[in-house]
Amino acid sequence: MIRSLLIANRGEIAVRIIRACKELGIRTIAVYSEADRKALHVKMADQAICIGPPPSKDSYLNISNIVSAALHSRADAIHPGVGFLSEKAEFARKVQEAGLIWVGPDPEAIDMLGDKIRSKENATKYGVPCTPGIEGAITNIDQTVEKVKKIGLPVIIKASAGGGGKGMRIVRKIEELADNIKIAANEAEKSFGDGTVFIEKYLENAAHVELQMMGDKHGNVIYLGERDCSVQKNHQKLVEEAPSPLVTPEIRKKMGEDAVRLFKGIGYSGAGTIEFLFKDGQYYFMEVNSRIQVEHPVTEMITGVDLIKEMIRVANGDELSVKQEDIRVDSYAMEIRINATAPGTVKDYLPPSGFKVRVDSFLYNGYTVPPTYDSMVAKVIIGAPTRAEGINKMLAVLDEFHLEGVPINLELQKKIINTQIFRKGGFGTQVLDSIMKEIG
Ligand code: MV4
Repeated sequence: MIRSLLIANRGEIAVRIIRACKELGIRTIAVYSEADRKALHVKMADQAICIGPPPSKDSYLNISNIVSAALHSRADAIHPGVGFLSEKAEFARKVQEAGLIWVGPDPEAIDMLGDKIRSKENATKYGVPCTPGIEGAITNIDQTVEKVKKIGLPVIIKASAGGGGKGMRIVRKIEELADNIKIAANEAEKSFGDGTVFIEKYLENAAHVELQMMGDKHGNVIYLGERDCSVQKNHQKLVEEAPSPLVTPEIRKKMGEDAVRLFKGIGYSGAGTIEFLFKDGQYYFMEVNSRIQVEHPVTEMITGVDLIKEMIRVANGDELSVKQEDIRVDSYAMEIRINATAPGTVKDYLPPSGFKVRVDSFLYNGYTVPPTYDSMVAKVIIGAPTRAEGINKMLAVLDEFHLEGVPINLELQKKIINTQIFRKGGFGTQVLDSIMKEIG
């Protein structure tokens, strides 16, 4: 039984997890770095433990300090949140070896998906359509050049250990392939300590569509509809919406059933996201994120399922509280990420509220946003019957968002969703270039 839980994270996701625990009657233990002494998650938790100096590598990425804090505080379980250690099989393993409950998939399942080459092999094994390319890692450059000549350009070189665009190169000319493979491999080695790279056919301006998955420890797996995250800048998502304007009920069902086969096949429990590229009515497997994601509230808004509570329940050994037939995608939801463009001290903070309006944040008046971590300071989520109504609602809601002292990207976000291009929908990940042209 989980009666106490340590949250190995900070910011709005730590606050979100603490709220879920309070509803479930679970005692909460926060951890924080020296830069986060005054953070909201520290104030909200029943207990808080400092785990090191400001740099993440010394605090929020310090596995032994976090496990020690959990044992010291007599926590039963650890929720890793997003980012930081949330997808590290090594962390999951150390948590379990310490006799604690890991709120997430077993380390074996994380291992099957963490490495992109391995995850594509698994996707193929369970019949999920993958982005076409060259199978396996690049071992011989000359052979690879010959293979690329056969599959055709453009191609994209990716790091198997990668994420967030690091170690990724798009190649449009065959004479530039060999050098780019070396550059990508070096970048991957430097960033991830693993220089393994592979090649896919580059799908120009495809949409980024991802499906929310949830499994329990009894072999049940469901899909909770997709999110479209095509509005991105430097691999940072800015706007997320559900459902995707490109996905029909028929495609959703097929994509969902494909994903369920994969997740059941590898014995996945907890929350996970399967990412697809979507182009010309076809979806192509890209990767799996074996954790909850920042944009999970969009799915919560349309399905009514509390994903964080569900994660804790299934970690506890309970069966999923919802069945596939309970999941309906018959409304619309959108999330806007509010990012600080510089650090500062919060003044006159008045977030919006109202019917189907949600703000997930860690801001409060007098709080100083530290320069050390992610720039995202709030997420604004709305629900509406249709996409058109949702866009108008979000514009009205963002007009209500008031904050002094910390500069944010609010005005730009309003302009983005008010463009004709955004309103039309059905775009790919290069849409921001066109949007910026329309904005001028
Ligand atoms: C792709 C792609 C097109 N074709 N793979 C971006 C992050 C990582 N998850 C994989 N990504 C992509 N993979 C194939 N085969 C397009 C992206 C992509 C992207 C690529 C370059 C610059 C910006 C991008 C934004 C979103 C997605």
